[in-house]
Amino acid sequence: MAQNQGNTSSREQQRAGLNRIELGSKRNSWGNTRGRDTVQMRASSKQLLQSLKKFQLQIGNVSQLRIMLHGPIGSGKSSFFNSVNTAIQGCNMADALVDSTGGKSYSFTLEFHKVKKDRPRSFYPFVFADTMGLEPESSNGIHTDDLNNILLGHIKEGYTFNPIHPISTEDIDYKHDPSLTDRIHCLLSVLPADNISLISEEVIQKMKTVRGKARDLGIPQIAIMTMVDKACPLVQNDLEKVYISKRIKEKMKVCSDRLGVPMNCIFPVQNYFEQVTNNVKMDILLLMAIKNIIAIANDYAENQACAE
Ligand SMILES: Nc1nc2c(ncn2[C@@H]2O[C@H](COP(=O)(O)OP(=O)(O)O)[C@@H](O)[C@H]2O)c(=O)[nH]1
Ligand SMILES: [Mg+2]
Repeated sequence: MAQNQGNTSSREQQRAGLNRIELGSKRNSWGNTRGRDTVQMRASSKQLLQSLKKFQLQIGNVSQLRIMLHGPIGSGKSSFFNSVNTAIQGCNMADALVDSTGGKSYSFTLEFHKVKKDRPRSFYPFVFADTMGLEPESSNGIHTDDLNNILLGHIKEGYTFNPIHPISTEDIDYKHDPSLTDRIHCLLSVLPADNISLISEEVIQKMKTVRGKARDLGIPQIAIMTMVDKACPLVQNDLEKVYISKRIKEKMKVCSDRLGVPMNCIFPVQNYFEQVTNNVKMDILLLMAIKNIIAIANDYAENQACAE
């Protein structure tokens, strides 16, 4: 049964032009572009983009794959969404999602952000919930029970969270009987490469609680390691060094050890933060990450649809 589902799923992905890049082959994928000239890199980036454009979701009544970002304040969650948007649109899409002060925000409303396609009123079939950052003090940041409720699809879009009390089952925005459409199909844990070691154990524990819940529900998980430019001068100078930098490998190891995520499920990226024009190396890393995220989210939703 599981075997069958797996075959069906990979056939569907091939049909959709979304042949999955094996997570373990990230180095090779990048390696293919190493030493190539910019023209060839642009071709690789275009190819990644084409496969995303061709991807069509064909799972029952699921019209969008829902991806949830979680992680400490200032780890680059909003920037990651904006950067993926920039890589896909081919021009800078910095918008209100980034809090440039990096400061604390005290209210958070559940919203699923769409990515525009090239035609008017047309969107990619995936959306991102950019959750408020986790804080060490239990009275600040989004409550882990609420993160669990988002995973399960219990919270309606537009609900404003209370950092002290998680949503009550009596609330009008509490959905009692969520379907596969309402659920999260991939959990993204976002950690900053430059100060992973400084993140408090309390925040890491909160992240692990949510990851544990996702694991119990079978929801796939990926970690995004941002700020690789800040963590390694070599990489800051040339992003192509990201997979050969010892410093980055060390940071990925810390990320893997602290969060309990396998190394091959960690995607290092540099987000757009000051660049005005697109950078092909940044785009390739971002597009590779999103292509894999979509593939595993799609796989999960398909398997769930078969099982229900
Ligand atoms: N150098 C660098 N700065 C980044 C990167 N990603 C995000 N930033 C900056 O880090 C700050 C916090 O990012 P933000 O996306 O608001 O974090 P959030 O709180 O997790 O949503 C912002 O000033 C961003 O411009 C990155 O990859 N490299
Ligand atoms: Mg943010």
